[in-house]
Amino acid sequence: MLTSRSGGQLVVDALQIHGVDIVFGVPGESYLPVLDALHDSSIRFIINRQEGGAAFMADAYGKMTGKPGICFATRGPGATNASIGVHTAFQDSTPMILFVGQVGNDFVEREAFQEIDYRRMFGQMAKWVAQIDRADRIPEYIARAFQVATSGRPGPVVLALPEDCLSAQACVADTRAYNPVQASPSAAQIAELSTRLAQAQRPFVLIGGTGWDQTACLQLAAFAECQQLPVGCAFRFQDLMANSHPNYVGDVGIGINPKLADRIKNADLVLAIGPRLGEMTTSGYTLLEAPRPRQSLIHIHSDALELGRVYQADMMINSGMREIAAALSTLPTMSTPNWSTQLRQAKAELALWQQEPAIFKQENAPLNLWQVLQELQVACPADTIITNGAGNYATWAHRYFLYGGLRTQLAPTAGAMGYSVPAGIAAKILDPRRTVVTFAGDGEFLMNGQELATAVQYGAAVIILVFNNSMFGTIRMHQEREFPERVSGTQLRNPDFAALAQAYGAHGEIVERTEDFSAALRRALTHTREQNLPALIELRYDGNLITPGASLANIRASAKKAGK
Ligand SMILES: Cc1ncc(C[n+]2csc(CCOP(=O)(O)OP(=O)(O)O)c2C)c(N)n1
Ligand SMILES: [Mg+2]
Repeated sequence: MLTSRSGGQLVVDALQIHGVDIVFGVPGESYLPVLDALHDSSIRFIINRQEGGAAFMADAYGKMTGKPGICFATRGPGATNASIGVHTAFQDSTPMILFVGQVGNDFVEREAFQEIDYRRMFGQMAKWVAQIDRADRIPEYIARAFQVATSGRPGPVVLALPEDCLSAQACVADTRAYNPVQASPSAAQIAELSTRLAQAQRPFVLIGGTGWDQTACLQLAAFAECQQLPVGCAFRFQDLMANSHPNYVGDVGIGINPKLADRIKNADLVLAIGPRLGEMTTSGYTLLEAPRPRQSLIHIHSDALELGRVYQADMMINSGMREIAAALSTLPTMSTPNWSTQLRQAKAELALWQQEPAIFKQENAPLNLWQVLQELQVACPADTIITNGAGNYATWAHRYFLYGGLRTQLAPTAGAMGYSVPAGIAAKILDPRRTVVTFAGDGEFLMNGQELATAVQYGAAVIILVFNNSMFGTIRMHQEREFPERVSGTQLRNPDFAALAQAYGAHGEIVERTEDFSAALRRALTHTREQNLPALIELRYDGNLITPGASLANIRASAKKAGK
């Protein structure tokens, strides 16, 4: 006999059936029956301070686990705040479900208090947007939301919950737990791929996207090893292969090693496994020219609609990552001595690219950020998670840090500022045993720095490095390139970040000289381990040190020379 349950209870029961252990959100009076049902459930509700932080935490959860990250937000203002995380999850192909409150059906379409039509609002940035108008259909909608968020190319789903539906009672059966669906490559496709690969003189493997698990990553690495193939990781999917692996040759993103870019341009076969081949990964569609690349291209993606969208590849294979990795790992060895020589060269080019840049000596800089990265690498365990948002400071991690393998990087391919801090906190809440280091710019940190309160509340002992150059550096860099010496809208007057951290109850200190970093990092590591509280180190440095390769002064001078 089915018992009667409220809409709120049905929502929470469905979440439990689908294996949800943590949800993130900011409460609203629009979904009180859900909050009430959470009261008696085993689900942890992490209370955030801004829905942008909550949605980013849900995205980070999705990236860490491969399961949908769950976020709750109230009507209009809550939903608009959370939308940055939905857009990020969409571009990053992260499984996520955002539940939003909605005005009751008795008031709908009157532009009632905080009313928005979510189907129109989220239409372009979610895989599916729906409103559940009947309590007895809650289990069905939620099961479909999990299915959609995780099948094919993962992504975000938005479900609106009208107030009257949450307070209504219904007698309805629960669904079964969701079961994600992925395509598999056919035997004929694997045979053709194999033939094409065997004929290649200069093959290159580019991996990216989501849907990977530990086994798939190990199988991919075994395939690369067996065939002696160079492997590059697409923009911000740099953790799909341990960066110390002999076949890893670099990140294919913003600020790519020019030698690596040349290698990809000159390859005769690019085997792209999982990436969308987006603007950042292809250096603005130049590494591979759109729509017909000069190289032969085999594009493998979990979404059939992504294949042929930009690139008319020579072979397009619709497959999940587990499925393709398993198939590739069984191929016989076809490596030639030529391939292994190329791999050794690519690896040597990466090593050169990662050496200390000359800029710190040239500029006589008191704080050497390359040295900071070396100290970090030595002090942190191999499974350390590095998070970042948008900004030039992220280059230091992408170029110089050796990511330890799957799920050691949380970073938005969508380039959203404000991601770093919530992502770091979510990672630490999920896996408190692991060291988590957040890279944040001075601009970027303040977009979601309020989540430090969340970190302190839940004992999320993340280490935050604030790269303080007193500017929106990325924009200033572009500005000097296009409009030299006309600084506009990019300077920042900042708070004392260390004091700010202390005000939240975190450890905070400022480092301005290379020789002080090591001890500061040790204090931060000890503090986080012993106190279970976050620590922040503000790295104060001269804004002229804008990239490892060029100072702002250099960029300005070249722009002026070019007649800008
Ligand atoms: C939410 C959001 N707003 C604006 C931008 C545009 N943007 C990209 S990088 C950047 C500056 C980042 O400054 P900071 O965090 O200080 O890092 P820096 O570049 O100085 O190292 C801005 C404004 C963005 N990517 N995301
Ligand atoms: Mg800055």
